[in-house]
Amino acid sequence: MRIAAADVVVTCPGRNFVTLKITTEDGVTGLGDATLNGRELAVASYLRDHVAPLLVGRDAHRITDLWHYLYKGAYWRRGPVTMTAIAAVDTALWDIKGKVAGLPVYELLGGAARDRVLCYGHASGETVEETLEQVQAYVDEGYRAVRVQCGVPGLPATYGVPHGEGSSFGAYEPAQVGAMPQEATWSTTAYLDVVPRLFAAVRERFGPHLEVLHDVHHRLTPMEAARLGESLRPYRPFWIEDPTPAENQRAFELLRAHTSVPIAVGEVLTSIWDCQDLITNQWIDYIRTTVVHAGGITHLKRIFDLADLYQVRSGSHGATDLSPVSMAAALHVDVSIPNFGIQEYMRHTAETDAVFPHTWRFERGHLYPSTEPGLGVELDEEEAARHPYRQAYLPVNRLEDGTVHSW
Ligand code: GCO
Ligand code: MG
Repeated sequence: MRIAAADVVVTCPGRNFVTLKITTEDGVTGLGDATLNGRELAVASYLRDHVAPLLVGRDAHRITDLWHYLYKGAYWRRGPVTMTAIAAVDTALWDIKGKVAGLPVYELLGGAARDRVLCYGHASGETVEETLEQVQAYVDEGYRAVRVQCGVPGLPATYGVPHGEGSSFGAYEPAQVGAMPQEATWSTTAYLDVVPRLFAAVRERFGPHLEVLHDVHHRLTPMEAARLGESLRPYRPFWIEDPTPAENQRAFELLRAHTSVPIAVGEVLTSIWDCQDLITNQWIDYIRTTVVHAGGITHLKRIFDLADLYQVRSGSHGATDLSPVSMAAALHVDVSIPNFGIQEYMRHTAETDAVFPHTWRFERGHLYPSTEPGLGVELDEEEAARHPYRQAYLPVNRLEDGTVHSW
């Protein structure tokens, strides 16, 4: 079954998405998400200019061979642009294989290992009180797990909290339309003061059973993160996410020695080698790599299989900058692996859902993968064409004295 075409579609139904569509000679199509928030056109070019010409004429069924052809064959390895491009090809080929077999992708991955996929939503507010109201709304909808973020007093804006009408691109995910990134301000002291108060209030109002998560977004040193962990420990966080940057995997050895709260890492990691030490030393509890940025279904399975040997569970990234194609693929993986932990779920806008009609679904705190052949997601190209690309950047973060800090 030969590949006849590989086309890249860039669309902006409220935010930018890059999608690869592979078509075989007999007219079967497969989709792969290729969206890298704030750097979208780099992946579009990598695919159009360097990958698509290599695909035409190849056997669409040889997924592993094509993965290695693109990975080892490029000579230059890893990195978000390359791995997102490879992910898009890989995901599209799994979609095709499923359609040809007449089976949903999870059946090709070994079948369902559970009935449903636990997911968490995002509650946030400028104040602790406002955040509690959002947690309530999620609980009322049946969510069993909620991520909580609140404004840091004294700072004009805080990661994870929407601020100012029109300031955010999509529900809150902050890729700002414009020629230059927006700048944010950070104070670790003020942050470490407010988060334990938020957790105390959530536990007091919602009791011991709700799963409560928090994203630190790479902003602390290992010892600051350990202090945060210890201050949250009485409130039993499900996890603290990205407590410290992970370029230096050994930072987590230090953190691990000083707090017992569960640690989740991985949304910016793009390969198994980036998390090998984190996993094999059991320095983390959840690995958050995702289909679109970590080399597709084939490579993500390898990461999760390695993690299973070390009792590390999955917790795939699922923010709204990952398209519904990514979410479709993530759910096929989530439902089929033995060591599933939790799936992040931010709802896309109606505009985005119209561009990517899909049959995976949410119900009472859980997600269910599509049972249609392939991934179970389509691309409405006419609808996509109505939303041309708009330049947008993620914010840049600075300390109060102007020093550039991790965002
Ligand atoms: C999350 C992530 C997102 C990222 C975003 C960057 O846990 O959902 O941290 O909020 O900031 O995906 O593009
Ligand atoms: Mg995160």
